[in-house]
Amino acid sequence: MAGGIADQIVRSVEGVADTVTAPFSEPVIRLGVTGLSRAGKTVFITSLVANLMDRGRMPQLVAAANGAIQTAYLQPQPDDTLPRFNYEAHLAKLTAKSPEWPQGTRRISELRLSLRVQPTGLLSGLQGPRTVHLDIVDYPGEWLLDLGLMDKDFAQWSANTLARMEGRAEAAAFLALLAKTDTTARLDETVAQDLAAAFTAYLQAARAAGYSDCTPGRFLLPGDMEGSPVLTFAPLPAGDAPRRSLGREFARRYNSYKRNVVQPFFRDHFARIDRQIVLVDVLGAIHAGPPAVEDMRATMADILAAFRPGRNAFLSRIFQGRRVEKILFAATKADHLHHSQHPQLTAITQALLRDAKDRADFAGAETAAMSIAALRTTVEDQISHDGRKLDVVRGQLLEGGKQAAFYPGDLPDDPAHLLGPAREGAEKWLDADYSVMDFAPAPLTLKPGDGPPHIRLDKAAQFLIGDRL
Ligand SMILES: Nc1nc2c(ncn2[C@@H]2O[C@H](COP(=O)(O)OP(=O)(O)OP(=O)(O)O)[C@@H](O)[C@H]2O)c(=O)[nH]1
Ligand SMILES: [Mg+2]
Repeated sequence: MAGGIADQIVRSVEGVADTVTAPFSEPVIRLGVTGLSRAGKTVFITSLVANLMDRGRMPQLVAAANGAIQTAYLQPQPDDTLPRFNYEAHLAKLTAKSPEWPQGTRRISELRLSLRVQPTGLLSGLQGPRTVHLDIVDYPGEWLLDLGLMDKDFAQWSANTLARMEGRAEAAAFLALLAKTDTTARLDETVAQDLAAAFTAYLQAARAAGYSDCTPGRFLLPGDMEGSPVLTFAPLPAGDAPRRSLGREFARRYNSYKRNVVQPFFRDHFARIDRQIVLVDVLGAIHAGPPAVEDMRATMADILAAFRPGRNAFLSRIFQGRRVEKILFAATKADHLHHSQHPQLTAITQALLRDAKDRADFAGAETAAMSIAALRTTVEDQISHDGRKLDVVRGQLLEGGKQAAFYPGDLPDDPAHLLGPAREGAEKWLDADYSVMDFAPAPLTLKPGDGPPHIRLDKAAQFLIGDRL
């Protein structure tokens, strides 16, 4: 059949054309989203995805504004064994008739959004649309703190940890139990569990008290590893550890934690990230006072150590010369502030991270700081107060549901006015008071084509992925 042959030729020509114009394999961007607990990771991912699917509110994302992105749709993710980010459920909650914030998440998850992009500019006539996959990985920032364990053995980690516990009231119960325990005695699983439980209770209390050195991170966020031997150990004083003793077994479990918990996370997830956003609840820390700000600064410095592979033999090995190309530090919940105060918030965020940035250059990664709100819950207003005009925001309070106008306090133009006292150990802000309010997500009536309202989500997206679209 002549038609059959002609058909085949056409098809194979098409096939050739396809491989010539389309890249060898479809490009993938792996975007890591992290931050400490309650920083706003879940809301950020939900709103980002919704706003990439309906791009009416994304004018600062160039590929959205110029129409290069034709469609965006969810696809099965590439990693079969990672939990899927529950986008539909989170979006449904945020956009319900009476909207609610999502629940806290305790583990890593992933979502693939695929974008159909028509190249613009010089090549636009030559190339057909291509598909860019955006793999978004949500993981707790606390896990990055475990990197510090990789170059320590059990004896070193124990010595460091016990030294820090000295004189901390939160550690009293654990230290008392430890003093009564013969670590050279044959392992008794009940004794092991009691020690681990007391140590975990200490970590929880220490974190609640504002200490950031709360490793091993998975003790606080165990997920489905709760109760497993890999999380049933505690630091022990130096000494003999005969075979089958508690001491020997704890050292073994510590190594197992490094090998089976820390290493796989860094190797399988962290080392594959191309772009990273680190969400920071700066306003929450300012509200909590100088010790919280100082603790946040120290914790962020520790977290950011993970982005300097050159400094760490383990990381260098798993990164093998790859690197995270861009890192965005975003102060979240900026809808608590009138936009006239956003520059101050951004400056404080920048200053908060300067320390960590100065110590290394993030191996050449491009970095930026921004103030964003993934989901805007307020509108701006101006009121007269004691004869002066105040820039406020209005929203619905989470508790009680009343509408309220809100002014969080004067953020200084010079971040040193906040970070200085924090670093010097001040207990309270001297001449100012900062408050936060918990706003409920506002009920939405979205125009077709519009995603949920936000502040600078488009600018964040442009920084993170704009160059690849
Ligand atoms: N006003 C406002 N509040 C926000 C925004 N994003 C997050 N929040 C608040 O911050 C809380 C935590 O947000 P999540 O997105 O759940 O934070 P998370 O980082 O995923 O938290 P965990 O899963 O517990 O680690 C929410 O319940 C809201 O109260 C925002 O854009 N605007
Ligand atoms: Mg979450």
